[in-house]
Amino acid sequence: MLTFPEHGHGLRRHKRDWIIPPINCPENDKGPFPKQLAQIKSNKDKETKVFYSITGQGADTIPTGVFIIERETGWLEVTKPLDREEKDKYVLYSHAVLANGQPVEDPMEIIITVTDQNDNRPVFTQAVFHGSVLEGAKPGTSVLQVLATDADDAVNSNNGVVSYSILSQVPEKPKPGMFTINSSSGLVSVAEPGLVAEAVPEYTLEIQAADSGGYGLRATATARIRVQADGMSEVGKGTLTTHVLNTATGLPAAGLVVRLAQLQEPGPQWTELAQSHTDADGRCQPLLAPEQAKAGTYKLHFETAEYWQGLGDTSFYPFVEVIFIITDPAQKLHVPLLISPYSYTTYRGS
Ligand SMILES: [Ca+2]
Ligand SMILES: [Ca+2]
Repeated sequence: MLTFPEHGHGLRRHKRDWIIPPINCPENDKGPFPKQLAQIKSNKDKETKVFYSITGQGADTIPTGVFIIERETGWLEVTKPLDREEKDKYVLYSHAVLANGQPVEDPMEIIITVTDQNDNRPVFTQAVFHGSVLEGAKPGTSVLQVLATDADDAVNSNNGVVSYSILSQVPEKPKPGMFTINSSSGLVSVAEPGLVAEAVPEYTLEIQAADSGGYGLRATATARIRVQADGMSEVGKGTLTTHVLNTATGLPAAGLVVRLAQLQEPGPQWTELAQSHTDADGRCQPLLAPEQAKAGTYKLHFETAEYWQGLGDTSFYPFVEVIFIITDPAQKLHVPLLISPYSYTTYRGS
């Protein structure tokens, strides 16, 4: 029951002097309607017949007719289910008048607060979030941030408070849990060392947003994270490459030592620039970085005897040297070598 405040000693008291508690009305009420919320009462009804009416939002102004008051009993009623996400508060004024329309009280402010139900699930702002990270990034490095919104009340309830988590990581290499997410901010960051672009160029994470502290309504989104090769791998796009093929077996020659030298002008003097060895595919890392290449005469020295000895064979050639000229340093150059114990071939590849 809400009673119109008494006026003390004939003095008019301003309505702000009175604290009228708000009336709470849950959203999505199933009725039946009209449903009683509170009874408004004027103590003047002891002396005379009093009639009640309401004005304000939800009564006689838009949205009209949401609230009504029983003219004689003062019962304030709601006529239909409310939607907090549409309107969360109504401010009404109740009036008490005599049969002739003359007011017997000052209008009394009534606030109706619509209380929340968890009737909205989180919604990600994007279906797919994209981010990138440099390979070798340290744990704690930020990668991307996801965002989900929830229309429900996040102030007076946790119905609208979203918590984030990572549900899965594809691929699970070098292990699961390479990334972590801040449950409240949605910031994804590196959790474990071991990001290598060549091994895993892209990760796909399934990310969940759940309200009510992570246990309520859920939604999922995808995060794609590109792992960028760092500066060292840029050198991988070098200008001079080679590979060695064993023509006796038709297989790549692995573990063969390769040395690159450049002829110094003037005079026949070789300066060694790089040393490497072939991998399982018979290839080795580029021997000249793009910025390293200059026009000139170069020599590739292949330690073939060592290679054949490793296979239990002997070679007619203790080593093989291929001498060639680079005229355009910007152009990619591939110098393969085909070997058998008794022959070798080279050609200009690209
Ligand atoms: Ca919600
Ligand atoms: Ca709600």
